[in-house]
Amino acid sequence: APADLAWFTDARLGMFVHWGLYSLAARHEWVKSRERMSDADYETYRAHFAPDRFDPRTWARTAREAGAGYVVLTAKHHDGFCLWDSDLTDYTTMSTPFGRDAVAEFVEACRAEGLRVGLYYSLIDWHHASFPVDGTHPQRDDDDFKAETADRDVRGYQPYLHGQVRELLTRYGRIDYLFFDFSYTHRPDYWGGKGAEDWDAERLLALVRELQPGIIVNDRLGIPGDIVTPEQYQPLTPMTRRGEPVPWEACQTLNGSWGYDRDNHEFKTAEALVRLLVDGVSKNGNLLLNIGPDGRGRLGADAERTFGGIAGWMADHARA
Ligand code: FUL
Repeated sequence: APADLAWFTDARLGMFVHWGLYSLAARHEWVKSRERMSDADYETYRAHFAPDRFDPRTWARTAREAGAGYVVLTAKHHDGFCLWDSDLTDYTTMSTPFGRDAVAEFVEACRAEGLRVGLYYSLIDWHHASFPVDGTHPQRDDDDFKAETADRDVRGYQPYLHGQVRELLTRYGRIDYLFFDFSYTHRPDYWGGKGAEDWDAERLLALVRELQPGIIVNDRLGIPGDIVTPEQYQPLTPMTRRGEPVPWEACQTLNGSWGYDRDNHEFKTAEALVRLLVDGVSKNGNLLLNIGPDGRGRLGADAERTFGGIAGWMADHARA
């Protein structure tokens, strides 16, 4: 079935949620890679993952009040940590003090607020034992580690990748949107970069469409998807693909970081974000606006203020 884009185009605004172990580190979602952490170094965040203020209903309500029509949660980010009870690994929320399936609770919260449900799934996986070390990997500068892992073959990762996507698309009812992240065969700064072949992307996309007819899939598998996803920039004109108009969605941060970044208070103003949204809509595009809840699951005062400002503008300008 073709992707159901009507609701997406109608919604125009979505909320992105970057939340995981890196939220405890509180300094960017790439912290494991940026700081060259080993699995052992990073383990402390898993051991302390106890988000006592986790309340996805608050996230969803905040999204709805700001006029968003959908929310997209990082079920797994590049660090490989899973927010759901996967059968394919123990590296999940179930093996933390928290011990709950956060994806299940998130999906339920979105539905309760009348929002469409999106999941983000990282193709990159810095924890999986078959994921070949490349220029994104936290241990790329560790010669011993590289020698030990030299025989890794990405084909050992594919069944895991496909199996996890199957779990996400069969356990939680209707999933409206899937954001894969990302392919990088042409990024010299990420030598050993991966793309469509590494993900077995054609088969993966067919599986997704079979399991969830009508689902919208983004464009980061290394093969075309249903929409294109400019990141942290605003296109100057309506976007096209092979000369034809293509649905697009710009994803934007509130403060430059996707994951919770404790000491960064450089938040865009609500007014600037409303302008981004209006500008995008005038060019036939969507805006996926990110929040990075903290290690306890809280939105934080800055994000609340920003989304609250957008909600105020929406309330002033909406027609019943
Ligand atoms: C990027 C990722 O590497 C970032 O961490 C973030 O998730 C962004 C939306 O996509 O490619």
